[in-house]
Amino acid sequence: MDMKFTRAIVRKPCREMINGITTADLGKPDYEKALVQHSNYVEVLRECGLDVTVLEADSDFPDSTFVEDAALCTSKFAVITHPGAPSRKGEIEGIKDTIKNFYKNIETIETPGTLDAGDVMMAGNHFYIGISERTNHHGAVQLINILEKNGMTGSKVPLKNILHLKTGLSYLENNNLLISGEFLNNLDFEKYNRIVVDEDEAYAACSLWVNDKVIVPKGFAETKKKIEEAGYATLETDVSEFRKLDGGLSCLSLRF
Ligand code: CIR
Repeated sequence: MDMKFTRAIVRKPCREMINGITTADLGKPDYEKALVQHSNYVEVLRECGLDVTVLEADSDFPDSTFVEDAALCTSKFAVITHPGAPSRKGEIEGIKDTIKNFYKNIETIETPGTLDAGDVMMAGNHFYIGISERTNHHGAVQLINILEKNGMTGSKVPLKNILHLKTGLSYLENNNLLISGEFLNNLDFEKYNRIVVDEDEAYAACSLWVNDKVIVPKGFAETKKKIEEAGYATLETDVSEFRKLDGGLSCLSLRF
């Protein structure tokens, strides 16, 4: 099956991003720099052939630039999630308004379920769902039911230390999986061609496949080389200011 994305949705960071949730200990993001990095990120998505919808900044929600957590976009339907962090729950309203323009079939995750779509990794018709501090069993079961109703499947992956499933794993299509840290011994992922990310480059485990190119965060030469050796053209982009908020490359967009 040849996968292709045609669209992406992103949201500009707001000034209040400096008060976003973080565990990173890398200091506060520089807002002006973040704006430049964000617009470069949009350009890179466009270079990969995507038609990018850029939403205006939403100052009510410091973490709202991480649009990936508020919705899951599949080839057949979209799911509006129920983010696990209290300060992020309201982000879904704005995303819902946009998603309506692109999807007829829209599902939702409901209380007591919580789910951040950063915990959801698509691999063909199967979706891995991280059980994390943000995504609970109820949320995962609701998503599995939605997937099965639509001819797809899902399974749970308990997380140990990382924020979201895709903080440490990225599916690069063609059976290739970028994998790091706590997932290395996980039998769920044995069937893939594994591209192992070293501990000192762990941040690059969140890289992004878009239409046979792979976008890699700037500054992780070893991982970039390994991805190229697996046969991909790479594009590098600097997201240092988003890293300060525990955000990776994938969190900054929805692709479909
Ligand atoms: C948060 O803690 O929710 C944000 N500061 C970062 C979200 C990153 N999203 C993701 O990994 N999918």
